[in-house]
This record gives sequence, structure tokens and C-alpha cells, in this order.
Amino acid sequence: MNYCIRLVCLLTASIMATHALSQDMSGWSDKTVCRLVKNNGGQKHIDEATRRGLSCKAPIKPYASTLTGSNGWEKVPIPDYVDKKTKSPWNIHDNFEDGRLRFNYINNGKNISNSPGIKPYKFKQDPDGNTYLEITVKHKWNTCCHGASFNSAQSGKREFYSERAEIYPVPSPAREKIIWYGFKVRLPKDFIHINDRVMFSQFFNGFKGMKKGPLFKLSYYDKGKRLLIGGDTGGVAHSDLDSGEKRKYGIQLDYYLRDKKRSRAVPKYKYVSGLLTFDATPLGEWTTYKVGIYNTKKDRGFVKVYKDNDLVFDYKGATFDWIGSYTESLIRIGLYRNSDPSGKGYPDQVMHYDDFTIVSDKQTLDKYLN
Ligand SMILES: [Ca+2]
Repeated sequence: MNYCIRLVCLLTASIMATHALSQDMSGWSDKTVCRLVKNNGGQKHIDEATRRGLSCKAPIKPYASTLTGSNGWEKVPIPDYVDKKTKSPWNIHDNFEDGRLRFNYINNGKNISNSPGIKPYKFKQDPDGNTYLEITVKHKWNTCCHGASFNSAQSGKREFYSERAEIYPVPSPAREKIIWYGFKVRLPKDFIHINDRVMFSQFFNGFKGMKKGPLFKLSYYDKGKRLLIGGDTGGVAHSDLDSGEKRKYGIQLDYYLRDKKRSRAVPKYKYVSGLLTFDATPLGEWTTYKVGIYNTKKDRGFVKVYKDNDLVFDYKGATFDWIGSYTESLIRIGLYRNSDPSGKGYPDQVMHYDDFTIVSDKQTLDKYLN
């Protein structure tokens, strides 16, 4: 009883406080809001500035993106037991606590147009004081690369572009290297899944004229009902994907949502093991992904994916079996999706990321992400 009354009081107080706050701020001038944002007045002022569309709204200072070839922030020392020949080209950790974006982000370029610049990347705080990176993708942001796929339900071709918002460290050659990377990710409570592809992290081997996908990607499909883990381990880099190549080089596991659990389907291509089922992460809760990649033509290569320390994807074999002219590899977090083929546009999608870490061994990754 006592508890109930207290709870009601608390709720009432918090509703009143929120109401009073928004009422107060609506009366403030843009100049005042901006001054408070610049004086580090806190999240509520940033949100208010964003709501008003003020140019003072982004208190984030990118600088690493201009330091080509430099990965020099929060450098993680490489332990002595790591073989230096296979060490990761990136050894970094970022918990985003100082609210500075040190990564590259997708911008206008050779293939990308209609870039919103740094706008999709915002630092936010949880009530416990933790700072995380909020990434948003909107219709037509960073559009690239016209594509089409056959859709039997509509008995015709679906035409789309890609649209995205991703961050990444400076790309680097990573052939014959072992890379362990990970991050925390949260889909906010009001997240809207779409009936299309939404990728939210990738490891990509780049080639001249590359027409194939990443070695590893994490994607939602079918309104979030399908979680796809996997990618392509080889083929002819500069020619279009055909089904024979996919069978030979594809690694993929699909986990389907049933009764708040995700259940694994039979692997489509090469043999990959994983879990039969695991609990689906509800909206509003963090989950941690750890990804281990031995990027090699040799049989001892691997791609391993841990979700909250459960091994949900385990592939052993060649991971770099390409014909083509290799350039460099990249690791990205953030959203990448197909545009709405009807042209109307899918709703905005927002994901939260934290503790983006790339190192050379699992033990070190565990230190940062456990
Ligand atoms: Ca953090």
C-alpha cells in the first residue's frame, strides 16, 4: 500500500516535472537555448534545440575524420601473447563518455549523395549518466547505388537505393589478420521495424570495382522477425553475385522470432553452427555483440559471433577466397537499409550504440565488453 502510494507520487511528480520543463523551455528564446547548449547545459537543452532545428544543436566535434591514416585515440595495448604477424590493424576502444565523435562517418562522395553530414550521430545520456551514440537513418539520407530485386508478392521488380548512417575507423588492409570487434546496441522502445533489409554492423573486404557484400553483417529483415548473421567469403569481386557463387562462398544463419525467442533455421550455404534458440532482446534493452574474424585464405580462418556471450555463429574455414584487386577492409556500426521501393519512404530508424571496440584477441575484447 505504502509502496503503491509512493509509486503514484513519484510518477505524478515526474510527469509534472516533465510538463513544467517543456512549458518553461517553450517560452525561452532560441538564443537562450543555444547558450545553454554551448555551456553544456545538458541533454534536455540539446533535445529542445534539435526540436527547434537550431544550428547550435550538435555539440559534437569531429576531428579524427580529417586525420587520414590515424587511428590514434583510446589506443588499446596489444598483449605480448598476440602474434604480431596477425594482429588487428585497429586496436581501439571508445565508450563515448566525452561526447566526441572520433570516427569517420558516411558523407557525400563518389557514390553517396544527399548526405546530412554529422546530423545522424548524436551523443545522449541515460539516467545512470552513461553516454552513448544515437544513430538515425532517414529516408534518402546518404543515398547510394541503385539496385533492384525480384519480389514475387508484388510480381515485379522492386527498385531501391540504399540509405544509411554509419561510423567507422579509417579503413586499413587486413588480409591475414585476426580482428576481434564488438559493441553494445539498443533498439529504443519506440523502434519501428520495416519489411526490408536493415543492416546494423558490417566487416567488409574492399576490392576494385567490388560488387559483392561484406564478409560479415548483422541485419534485420521481415519487420525484425528475421535476424541474419553472415556474408560472403569469396568469389570474383568485380562481377555480379550469382547463385553458384553464393552456394560456394556464402556463410549465413537466420534466426527467426517466435514467442520472444529466436530460433535458428538450417544453414543455407556452407556449414555454420550456432545456437538452436536464444532469448530475443526486447526493445529498450542493451545487447552486446562480439565478433571474431580471421581474415585469411587458409582453412584455419574463422568468423565467430557472440551475442551476450552466447556463441550464435561459428564458421571455420577460408574467409578471404577472392579473385580481384584487394584494397582495404572496414568495420562499421550504424544503419544501412534499402529505401522504400514505393518512393514514399520508410520511417526514421534510430539505434543506440556504445563501447565500440576493435582489438586483436578475444581476451582483450572481453575486458572491455563484459
Ligand atoms: Ca558509454
